Amino acid sequence: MDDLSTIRSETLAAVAAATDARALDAARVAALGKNGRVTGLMKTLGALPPDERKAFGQTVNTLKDEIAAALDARKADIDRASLAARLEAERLDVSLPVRPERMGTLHPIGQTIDEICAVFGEMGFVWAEGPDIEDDWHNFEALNFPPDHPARQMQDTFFLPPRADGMPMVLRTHTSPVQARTMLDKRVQKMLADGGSLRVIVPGRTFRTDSDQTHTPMFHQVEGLVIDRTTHMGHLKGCLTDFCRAFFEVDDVPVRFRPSYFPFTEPSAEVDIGCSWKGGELRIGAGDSWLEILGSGMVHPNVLRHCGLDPEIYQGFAFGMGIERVAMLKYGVPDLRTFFDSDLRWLRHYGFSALDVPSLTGGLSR
Ligand code: 2NL
Repeated sequence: MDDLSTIRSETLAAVAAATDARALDAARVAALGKNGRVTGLMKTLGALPPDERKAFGQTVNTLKDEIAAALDARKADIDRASLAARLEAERLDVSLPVRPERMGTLHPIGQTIDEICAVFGEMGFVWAEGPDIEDDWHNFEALNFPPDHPARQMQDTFFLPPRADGMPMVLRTHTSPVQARTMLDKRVQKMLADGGSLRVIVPGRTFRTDSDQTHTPMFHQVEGLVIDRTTHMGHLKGCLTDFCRAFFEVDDVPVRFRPSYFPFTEPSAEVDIGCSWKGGELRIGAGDSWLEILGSGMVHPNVLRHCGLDPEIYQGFAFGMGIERVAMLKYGVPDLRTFFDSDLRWLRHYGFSALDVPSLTGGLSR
């Protein structure tokens, strides 16, 4: 049998030499395990004479405590070292600049729609949408288009196969059928009957069979509608004047209302803003020229009637504008057709940051 001091020095040496948890555990088992050397010493106690037994027992216990303490201390060292090694191996340099990923841009048409809806949103208008494929009734009949109106003729309208009930179907030629559907909505009629006001702004795709330098078969419109019992032409003028100044971000831009004709409004007016041309470049603001921006008017009694509203009770105004046209004027886009070319270089030049959401308080365009 080994003597106590040999067991002590060899065990402490094994503990000190252990560099990982497994080696340390082997040293523990070799000394303190069921068949360990210190455990073996304990087993010899019974064979000792009683007068030696107590002193030897105490010595072995002291050795046991000493080894246990050495094991604990070594374990703490090994844990600390392995944590330090992991921290070193998994080090992240958070000061490194991010990889230069190029961000996408918002298309100027979407940006312009968002800007227009932000201005009208601030005035209490709500956004509405509807289907691109419409029936003849919502696209024309409800809107007081006489059967022989030019916009109904083959050259302007994309006709689709008729519906099962025989109703002629079209790609909508304007967004007005969405306003018609809104007025026909029973919840809206209840709200109006209860004395409320309808203020709706309707952006969307529209389709006509035109295709040349200044017309594409698909284009975008925003139309608006206000209905209650008291809204009059003065409100139309104030609302659209405020819109032009806010949208073009020119406080003192002159606004002119010119008599016009639309089937769904009476009286009707086109809205122009002041501008000037210097060296072929357009400047919006007081000047010697005018630019047509909007069409507008008081909603025709026939339209109200068709949409389930009594024209003896309700009245209001409506307006519409072409998005491509106002986007070209505001952002200096020279060619209409480039909007639909999907040219990435063009999109990077004319596109907008997705992080700049248009608002009157935060700025419409940046
Ligand atoms: C333009 C002219 C306009 C409307 C659209 C409208 C809709 C309903 C009732 C009455 Cl449901 N009017 N829309 C009214 C006047 C003009 O648009 O130049 N658009 C590009």
